[in-house]
Amino acid sequence: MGFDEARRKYSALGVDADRAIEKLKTVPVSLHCWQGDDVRGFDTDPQKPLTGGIQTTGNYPGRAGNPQELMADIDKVISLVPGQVKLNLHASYAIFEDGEWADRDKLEPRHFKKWVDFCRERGIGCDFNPTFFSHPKCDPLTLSSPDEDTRRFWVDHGRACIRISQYLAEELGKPCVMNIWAGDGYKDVPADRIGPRLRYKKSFDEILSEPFDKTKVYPCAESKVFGIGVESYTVGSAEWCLKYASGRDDCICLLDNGHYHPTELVSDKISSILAYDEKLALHVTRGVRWDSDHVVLFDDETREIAKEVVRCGIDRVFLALDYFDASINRISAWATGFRNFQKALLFGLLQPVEELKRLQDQGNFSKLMVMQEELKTMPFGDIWDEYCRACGKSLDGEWYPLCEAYERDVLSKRG
Ligand code: RNT
Ligand code: ZN
Repeated sequence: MGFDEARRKYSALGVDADRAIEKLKTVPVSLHCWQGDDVRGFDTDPQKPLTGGIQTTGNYPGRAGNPQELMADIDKVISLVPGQVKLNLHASYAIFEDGEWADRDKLEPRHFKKWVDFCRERGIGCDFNPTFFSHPKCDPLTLSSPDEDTRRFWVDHGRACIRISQYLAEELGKPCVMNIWAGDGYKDVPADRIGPRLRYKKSFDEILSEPFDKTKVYPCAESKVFGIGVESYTVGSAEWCLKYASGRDDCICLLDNGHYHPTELVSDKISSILAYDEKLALHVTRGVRWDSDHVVLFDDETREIAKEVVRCGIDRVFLALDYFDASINRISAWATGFRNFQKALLFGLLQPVEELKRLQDQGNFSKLMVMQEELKTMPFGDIWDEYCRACGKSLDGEWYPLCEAYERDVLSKRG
């Protein structure tokens, strides 16, 4: 059909496809560095298992084993996806030089200088995450530990990460979203539920007492319902994070759509939070039965999340991806999820929002259903192709061969 015809069809519905394309080009989506190396990082023994209730499954060859490889892989992904990429780093990806090593409570901005150079050369911003897992000081609790030395160590890590986030924001001239997630919890029925939650609160307060510029660093609290090995109780539950973030002007609620009961939908939570708070942060992932962190697809819930973000105000939501699949080509996994979320956002931007709202307010639910259904078979693919072209990136059908070539020429040669 082609773009012109598709644009005409959308225009007949009152939707400006050119405007949707222009808008999406400016919306940053954070690309998580941890898809490239199965969440191992560089600061601890890479042979040690991932802890904190998260797990990667699969052993597809080609995993990035050092900063150079990870950077090369991120570059490859950036070359394969349209849109405004931002990098999302974990503290465990600190880059040490000349035999130096620093524990997590002693991390400094300079340990991320190489990443700053990487982002600056590519003109992209950088988000950050303290790493409260895969470390000998997880007892297994961290910020909620009853052991004061352990708790203090992790608070100091959080404070170091605030300083690093401030550095990233200043150096790159773009805000840094600093997300706090800790897998603290218990496998079996606890005897004291409030104790860890009060200590968690105290620890968050202490981390956020580290001075930072509120227009540059945006701390978030990410909740979770359960993790592997911590099935019965999670300290940072949905209610805990919601209450904590809403009680402060310097903390944002972060919703990860893998972190709820299977029938709960994050698409239905976004508006509740934005009815109260100015900002919200998302981890877009795909849970299959549980928080399995499968690659994001162009599926109903991803589209519904994107539609909701657009309707509530796309500039009010910090968007990030969070999935890790070690069973398929990791570059392909990364790019598929990023492209799919771009598709979902474009799909959201192409909805005749005002008209649909009017039908709802008029109680015309028959027409509302008909329109919402017919929108699904609009010539969306032609607008998507045009968006990829406008970003100077490969169309569907063109990028995967490049991924295969990279696997052949680079990934398959890794030890
Ligand atoms: C874990 C959380 C968390 C992590 C990353 C690595 O369940 O979703 O966001 O996936 O921080
Ligand atoms: Zn997450």
